[in-house]
Amino acid sequence: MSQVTFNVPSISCGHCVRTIRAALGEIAGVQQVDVDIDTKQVAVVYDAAVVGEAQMKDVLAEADYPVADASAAQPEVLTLVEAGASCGCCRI
Ligand SMILES: [Cu+2]
Repeated sequence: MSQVTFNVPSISCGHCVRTIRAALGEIAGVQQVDVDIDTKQVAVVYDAAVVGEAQMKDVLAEADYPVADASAAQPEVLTLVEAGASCGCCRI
């Protein structure tokens, strides 16, 4: 089993957690999904023979939770927070 952690700055409420869990949980090969609202990180345990990181990133992007590049994440997160931006389910 392999494990990967994604930075997803747009996580902002329990609804986001459920959406992400459901989206990733539908992928074959994904064993476990842990979403941390405080750190805005998604930890996935998966079978690398069945699914890859690129596919999980695609699914997150389609669900409106794009994965941030670790090196570029900080300035972008600050800007989003300052602008009052939020996730799709909180934007209603
Ligand atoms: Cu939300």
